[in-house]
Formats: sequence, structure tokens, C-alpha cells
Amino acid sequence: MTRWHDRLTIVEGDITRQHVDAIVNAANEELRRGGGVCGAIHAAAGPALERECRQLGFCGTGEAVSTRGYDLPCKLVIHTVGPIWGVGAGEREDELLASCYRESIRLAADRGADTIAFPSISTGIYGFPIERAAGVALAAIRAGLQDNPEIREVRLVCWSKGDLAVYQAALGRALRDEDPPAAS
Ligand code: AR6
Repeated sequence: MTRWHDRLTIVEGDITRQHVDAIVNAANEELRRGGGVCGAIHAAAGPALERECRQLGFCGTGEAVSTRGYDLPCKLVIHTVGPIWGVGAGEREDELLASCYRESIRLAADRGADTIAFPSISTGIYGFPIERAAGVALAAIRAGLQDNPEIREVRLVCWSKGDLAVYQAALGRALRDEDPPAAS
């Protein structure tokens, strides 16, 4: 039986270069071309992406919408809006961030995309502390993979070695919590 983490990879890299069916954009509610990973995705996709985003017009925090990938190597871009850290009391941000990952995985499955790459949502301009975000992201990805067995791979694409180490450590903790070592 495959375990959920056999369908998860964590890499350092640029999300715009990933050869997967769908990449996820850390968007804003107005779906405007922003900075960070959003700016990089728009630059690589070309101006047609901005036109389609303008037609869609809005995506609520914690929700996800999809567009075509245009000049990107992927077929689809899933735009999800992470929470801005400090607007709620912490727990509300956790719930909204988890919803971003689960809704994006569900939408990918609905659109027939079975490989999907995520950046570290909300941990740049939106200021979500990355250690906390990594734990929330992994728990949500685990649930998303369990709910959507047709998804073959979720790839977490980290922009720096430091971010990669944070996500790898969070995965180590998640797996230890699932399967604690036997008491001696
Ligand atoms: N590939 C992978 N990850 C990247 C890349 C890349 N090419 N470029 C940056 N990152 P951010 P947010 C990482 O700020 O916090 C935008 O203006 C980055 O190091 O892009 O959700 C939107 O339009 C960080 O770890 O997204 C919104 O207004 C992660 O991607 C707002 O920023 C997310 O950082 C969203 O803020």
C-alpha cells in the first residue's frame, strides 16, 4: 500500500520551471499581478494569464480558481489566496492556509491534473511564519492526498535552501507523530 508521503516530494527550485500538470500561484483576492512568486508566474506565462485573471476577477482567501498555463510548461495554474498573517488570531490563519492546500488539490483533481506543484503559500509578502506554515501545509496536503487518490504527486517547491530545510524538518516531525518509535 502506498503511503501518503510516497506521493509528496519537497524540492528547492523555481515553480515556473516545474514540469507538472498544474502549478499553484500564491495570489491576492483581486487576482492582480503582484510581486513574489505571483510576479514570476505572470512573467513566465505571458500577458494572456493576466487577461484571464481579470475576467475571473476575484478569489476569496482560502479558496482556489484555475486558469490555463499559457507559456508555462504546465497546463493549468491554480490561483489560491493565502491568509495575511496578523489579521486573525493565528488559528483562523491556520484554517485558511490549510483550506488553500486542500481546495487547490481538489480543484486539480476536478480538472484532471494529477501532478501539482505548490510554493510556500503566505510565507513571503503575507508574512506567515514559515515553521508554523510548514506544519499546516503538510497536514493539509496529507488530507488532500487521502481525499483525492487520483493525484499522483504533490511537489512542494522551496525558493531557498533554508525554506527546504524547514519543510523537510516539518515532514520528519509529521511522520514521527504518526508512527512514534516503540518504547524500549
Ligand atoms: N518559485 C518558488 N517559490 C518562490 C518563487 C519562485 N519563482 N518566487 C518566490 N517564491 P510570496 P505570499 C517564494 O510573497 O506570501 C504577491 O504579490 C517566496 O520566497 O510570493 O502568499 C501576491 O500577488 C515565498 O517563500 O506569496 C499577493 O499579493 C513564497 O514563494 C502576495 O504577494 C511565497 O511568497 C501573496 O503573498
